[in-house]
Amino acid sequence: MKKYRHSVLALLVIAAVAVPAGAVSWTIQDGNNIAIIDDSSMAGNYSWTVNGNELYPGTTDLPGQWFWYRTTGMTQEKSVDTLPLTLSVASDTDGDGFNDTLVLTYTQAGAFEVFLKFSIVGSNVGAFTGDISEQIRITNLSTTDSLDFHLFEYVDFDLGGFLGDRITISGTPNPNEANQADLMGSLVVTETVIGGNVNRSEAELFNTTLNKLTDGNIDDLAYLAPALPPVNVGDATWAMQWDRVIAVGGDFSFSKDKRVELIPEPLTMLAVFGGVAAVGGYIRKRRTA
Ligand SMILES: [Ca+2]
Ligand SMILES: [Ca+2]
Ligand SMILES: [Ca+2]
Repeated sequence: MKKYRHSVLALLVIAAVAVPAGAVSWTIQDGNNIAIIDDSSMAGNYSWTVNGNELYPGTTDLPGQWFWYRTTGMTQEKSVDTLPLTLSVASDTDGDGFNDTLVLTYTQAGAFEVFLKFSIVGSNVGAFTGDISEQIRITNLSTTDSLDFHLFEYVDFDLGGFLGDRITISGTPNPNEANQADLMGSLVVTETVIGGNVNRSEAELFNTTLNKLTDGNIDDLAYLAPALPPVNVGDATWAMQWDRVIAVGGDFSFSKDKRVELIPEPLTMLAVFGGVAAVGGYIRKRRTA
């Protein structure tokens, strides 16, 4: 029902301003990794399965990873999908028949453009590694004014275990790396930011950060670099914030890479696989109850 409403809305927008047609949900995949990205809701990249195991909430109602922004004149943060989608292209860069790369561009005409490129690299069936890299570029389209721009990344992995996961954000002076591990210590996700120092970050239990990004006022993330970066344990989420003033005709671009790995420990491996399936379901049910 929700998706149907979005589709109708998308068609109306396309008819009105003749932007390129865009599907609502895009699938990019490689090997045993499949990611789904909704280009028209804050769910964003709501699903990432590695060898059949869902790492994100996996529902169209909640983001796994997505972007929010705030700029001059706004009274609250908004997700980037609230901007007009002006380009959406998925491509198969290695010719194996499956799209592995997605480019989305959102444009506020005369003001700024948000360019997002997602690329996924998987592994063979039975292995448990995966990688999604992203390139992000914010361009100032104004011919007269600099652009005061705040970009937010929000991430909610649910790796498993009844006690949830442990998130550590690290890096000095800027917190450019996030690490999330299930409490058995075997399933680990690491995100590294390259070329765009993070200004603020936070690791909070669901849904403290999501509320900040979706409520009707202005918020910044809790920890300002170089303060001690945050750690949290439980059904945790993490977020990063970039604050930039972009000159007329200029842009701000950076990349980041997320890698998930199962650290093999023969005695606990079966338990981890079981835990991911069973407890992932438990967390999702609890949230939608
Ligand atoms: Ca491919
Ligand atoms: Ca979580
Ligand atoms: Ca807010």
